[in-house]
Amino acid sequence: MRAADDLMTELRAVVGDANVVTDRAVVAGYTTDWTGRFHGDTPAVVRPGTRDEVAATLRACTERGVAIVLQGGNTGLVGGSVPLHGEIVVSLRRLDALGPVDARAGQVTAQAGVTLARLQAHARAAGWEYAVDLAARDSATVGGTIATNAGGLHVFRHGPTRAQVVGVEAVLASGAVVGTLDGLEKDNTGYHLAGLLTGSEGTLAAVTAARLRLVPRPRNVVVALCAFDDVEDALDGVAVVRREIDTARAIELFFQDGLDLVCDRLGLARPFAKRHDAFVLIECAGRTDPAPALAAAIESLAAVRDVAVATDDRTARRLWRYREAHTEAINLLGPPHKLDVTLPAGALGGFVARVRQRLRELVPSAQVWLFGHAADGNMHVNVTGVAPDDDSVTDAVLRLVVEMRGSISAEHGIGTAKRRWLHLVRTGDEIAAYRAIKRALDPAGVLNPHALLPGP
Ligand code: 2HG
Ligand code: ZN
Repeated sequence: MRAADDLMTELRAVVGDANVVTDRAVVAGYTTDWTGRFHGDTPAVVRPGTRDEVAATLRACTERGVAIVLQGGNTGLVGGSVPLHGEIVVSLRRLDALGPVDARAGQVTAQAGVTLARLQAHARAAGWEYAVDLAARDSATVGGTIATNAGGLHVFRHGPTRAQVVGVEAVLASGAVVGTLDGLEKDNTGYHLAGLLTGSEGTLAAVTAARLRLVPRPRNVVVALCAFDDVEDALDGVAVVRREIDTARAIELFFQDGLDLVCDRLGLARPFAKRHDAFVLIECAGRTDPAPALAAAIESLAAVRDVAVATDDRTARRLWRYREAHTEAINLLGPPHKLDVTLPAGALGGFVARVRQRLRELVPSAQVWLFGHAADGNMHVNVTGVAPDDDSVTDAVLRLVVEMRGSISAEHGIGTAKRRWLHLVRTGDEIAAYRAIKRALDPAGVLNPHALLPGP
């Protein structure tokens, strides 16, 4: 008890009384994840406002062997940013400085707590664009998206978050500050810490700021929603779009049942009078108008049954809502089980049929919702109507994915939700190497100790 009191006293001295939050009502916003599936508890939420305060916070916790969960916007979907084992929450949201866009380099420096939406707007105002985009953009933070190597809507065109990170500034568990924000595009000098820390899910260090690559801002954006009779036709269409249209930057897939749910729950008008099985949403963005090439490609697809095209922002946002609102609409049914998986391109259609069948056999009463990033082979399998702590659904889906030579995490990470299954896709030697890296950077094991790596 004394040790805990000492720690609180020291943390208050570091970040100020107002930033060691223990008020239960406020703390509640940090202890449950966005889906409502993962609930934890914490003695305190610590909110450092500078890199040096982060360093002093981590040092104080390490010296006492007190576990920490780092948190950004708390929009993660794998239970990796909530204190499920009573950890102290260190929220990095107050680190929200955003530097000017470096026009010569096409880069910007952002602190960990800057939201994705703010970063995007900032880049756009300077004639650039930040390539990572995802539905949780208004709350998700730079630090959180780096910790999870977030993917999102533009991965097949621009790569995941790791491809945007030129450098990081990070604080190790000891309080040591490592990394660089110099922004050298070519710097071949040893282990690439920025690459290692991106996707490390708060287990190796606290990323406090990042130097991020920007891409040219496209002036013309066109969105089309195409309907198909089945998933195989839809995936053939996806392949044609990828091959024929160099401005394509998002190619998303969803199904009639998900569209019905979104429209019914959120009161949206249906896009088409007729019902179809599969839908592909395509967004093209370029300096010149991508509409003619997109129209020609769609015209060449005999299997397209219905099309809606948007060339203005309002209509584009309406079409996007059918896809992006899946997460929100599904959550209205109760906390879902979320499996975020990738399949080899050729296996994606088969997976859609097999996962539905396997889950029907396993839990006939469950509802299965499929949607995702078609061009990346990334399917989001959401299952509702199953108790939050029933792992049989996760087990069945992840084993099927591995059978079909896919990955158990495409873009959300492992968190606490999937660490028991890491061995399905990583060998014992690989997991031992992960543990050795963890021990080297965080010898006291205080940084997010229950995420990513399987228990002993
Ligand atoms: C998306 O693609 C996000 O919309 C969330 O990755 C996926 O809710 C999900 O399962
Ligand atoms: Zn996604």
